[in-house]
Amino acid sequence: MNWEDIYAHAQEWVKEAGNRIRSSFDQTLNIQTKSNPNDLVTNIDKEIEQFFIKKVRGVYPNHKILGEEGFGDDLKSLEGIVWLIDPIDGTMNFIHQQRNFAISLAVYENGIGKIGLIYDVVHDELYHAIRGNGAYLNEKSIPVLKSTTVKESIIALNATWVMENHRIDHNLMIPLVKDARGTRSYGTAALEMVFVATGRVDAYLSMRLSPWDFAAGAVIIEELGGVVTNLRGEKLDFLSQDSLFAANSGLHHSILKEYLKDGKW
Ligand code: 2AM
Ligand code: CA
Ligand code: CA
Ligand code: CA
Repeated sequence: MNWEDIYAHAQEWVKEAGNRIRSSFDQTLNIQTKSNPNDLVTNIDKEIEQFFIKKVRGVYPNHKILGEEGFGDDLKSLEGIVWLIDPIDGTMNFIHQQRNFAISLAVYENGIGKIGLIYDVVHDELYHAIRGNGAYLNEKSIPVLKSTTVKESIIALNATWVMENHRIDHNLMIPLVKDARGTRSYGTAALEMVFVATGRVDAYLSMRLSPWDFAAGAVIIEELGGVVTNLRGEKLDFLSQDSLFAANSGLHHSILKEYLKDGKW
């Protein structure tokens, strides 16, 4: 398998998809709801996913595709080469703000992340990594992550998880929010993961995401020595929904031990 070839194609297609999204800004969006009234999808999410599927199938007919909007394959396993695609991560931001969203695209082989791309379309910033080769923001190499303590850290999380909710005991989250230097919430898992990768935030926690939300970010963060698991500190399997906990390695270790009871909650 020529991974450099796949990497080059992926970058070219992501840039072209970005151009398509930019030119959609002066069109009227067709907005629909999915699982609940705040879970949104637009015609552009669907068109961009279909654009990627056409490109991948045209050049790599044997590869499989897992896409958020369901135009890809119905996968039961991650055997072989699988493209995990989120055409627009942060759809609510895309609709309301026309910023703070990204394209997230990853290529995995037998469940192992090989390539991760996250494209911040509005800023024309492509975060990319191919396993074993470090991670880049456009042409610039991203430095490896330094460990931080909770007291000097900015933690990205959604306010929902600090209120009473049915996924986690909010009494676990309140002390973390109190002890951290600050918290942030951006509404786009993919960008929140590249913010961890670039040290703009030190950790990102979410209670429920899907493989296309975190597959690319995991490759990028791990290339920089960061740690990506679920909130119990367990490995992700990239085929199932799970919680997510990404951070520099020192911070990951101390939050898991001191706030998340080593996963025993
Ligand atoms: P999306 O925009 O691609 O749907 C918002 O906090 C973040 O959570 C986004 O990255 C969003 O991805 C993701 N997310 C995952 N499941 C979601 C859901 N059911 N509704 C809204 N956002 C969801
Ligand atoms: Ca969505
Ligand atoms: Ca998403
Ligand atoms: Ca999406």
